[in-house]
Amino acid sequence: MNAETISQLYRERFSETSLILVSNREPYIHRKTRQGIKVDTPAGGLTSALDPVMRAISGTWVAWGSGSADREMSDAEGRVRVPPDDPAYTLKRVWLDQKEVDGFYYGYANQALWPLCHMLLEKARFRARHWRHYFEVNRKFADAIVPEFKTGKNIVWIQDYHFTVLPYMLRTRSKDVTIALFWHIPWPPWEIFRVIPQGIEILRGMLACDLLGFHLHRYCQNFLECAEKDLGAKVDWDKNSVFYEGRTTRVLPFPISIDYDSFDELTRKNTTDANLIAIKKKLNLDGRYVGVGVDRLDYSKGILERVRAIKLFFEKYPAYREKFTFIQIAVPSRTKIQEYNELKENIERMIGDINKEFGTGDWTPIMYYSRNVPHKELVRYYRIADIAIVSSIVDGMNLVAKEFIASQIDENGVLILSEFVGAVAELSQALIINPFDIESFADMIKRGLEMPQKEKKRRMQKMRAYVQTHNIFDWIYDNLDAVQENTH
Ligand code: ADQ
Repeated sequence: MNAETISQLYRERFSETSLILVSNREPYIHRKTRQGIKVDTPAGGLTSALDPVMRAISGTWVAWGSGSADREMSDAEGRVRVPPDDPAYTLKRVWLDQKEVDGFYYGYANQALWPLCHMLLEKARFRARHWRHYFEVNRKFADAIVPEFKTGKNIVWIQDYHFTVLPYMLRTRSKDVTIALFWHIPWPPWEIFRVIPQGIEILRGMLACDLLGFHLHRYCQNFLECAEKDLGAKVDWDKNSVFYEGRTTRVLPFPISIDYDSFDELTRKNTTDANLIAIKKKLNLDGRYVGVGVDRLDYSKGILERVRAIKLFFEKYPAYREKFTFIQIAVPSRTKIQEYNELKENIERMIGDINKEFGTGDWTPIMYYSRNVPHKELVRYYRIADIAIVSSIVDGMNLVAKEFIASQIDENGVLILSEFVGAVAELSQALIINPFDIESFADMIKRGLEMPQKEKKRRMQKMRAYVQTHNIFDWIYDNLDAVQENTH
């Protein structure tokens, strides 16, 4: 599937069905600048892949209006036609005040649900006021969505853990609408989930959906077990479905992916030999092996574990000192949360110590960039890398691993991949590590750097073929296909 084939297909299929897409982040953000109002499009793969689909079917996208000029550019109901330069669908913005954003987003979503689902209970904070805001914001979204229902069939497709109680709120207002929710992070085992005080409301909220999607079969099973144990719902384990309060919800795996073709093309355009020579020269990497790590700065990504393993690698294999440089690119994230700032400080301190201990006048062991790097620049780092390291301690899927693969147009890179990311199920040709076992992790870095050319190509070819044929458009198709089977 690609943007064009899926758009063509849906133009016809959705001619009598309206699709309302719901996400926390909006696909277009209007921002006030000194030069006037500018439009930002978030770099996220999902928003850019859904945009052509929404254009083709002329749907409605409901999201939090977070831009400083968003109100100015929207009508009284928060609606604006997008894309701004060629309007084809409606973006409906939901307005949140600072207190709501703090409670709903930074509070409940990212300090209760995020750590809970990543099984890091000691980081979870369950505050009653955060839950109140979360609940109220879900209600605001419901209020914004209901007026968008059209006569005929309506499908609401909700993204992620910000909206667990929204499906129930929509269902109480319309029995006929088809509701699906895709959960982008892991779903924990019942022994972990049972800790959350609002577990019943969350499960009941989500079971108002016709379809629930997770990345992996294992997450589906965890969810089904929670529904069975906490709600006493009737689970059909063979059919992956739950019967609760008179209705059936299907719970299915849909492993997310990337827009492979765009990434491949972006790489071909932006990583000419001249580009690569220039960047290696600028960073003083000529004649050295290069490793790369690219992450949103989050404790789930195992950046500290990675840095520890690199330190051990230099201790165990001193011949690689001055011959190997690791580039860590980490975009700051959720900086209003203390935990995230502490993590940033710890990472920077540890890297500083390593560079002091091993570095020379001519060589920095770990180069650290704390910023958002546009994809067209990111692919240059992916391409100069002999190895990429993805070492999450828990991760729903991990798209960086797939992006690295799509950018290896010469099939030369080696991917070192944590066994605790969802993507590992599909990418068995990577070198698999346990990020907590730093001895083996350090040895795997050596193995990656010393891998014979033939083996590198064989592994990379297989992974590229897989990601190419299991891309983001296949994911959208599989989701919407399953939703349509459920249309009322
Ligand atoms: P994330 O936790 O954000 O996503 P991931 O899947 O790795 O994690 O996606 C990160 C995205 O951010 C990638 O597209 C990457 O290129 C980009 N990115 C990272 N660092 C960057 C930087 N410094 N500059 C610019 N871009 C950067 C959540 C779940 C994942 C799941 C996705 C999709 O936690 O497990 O794979 O949703 O469902």
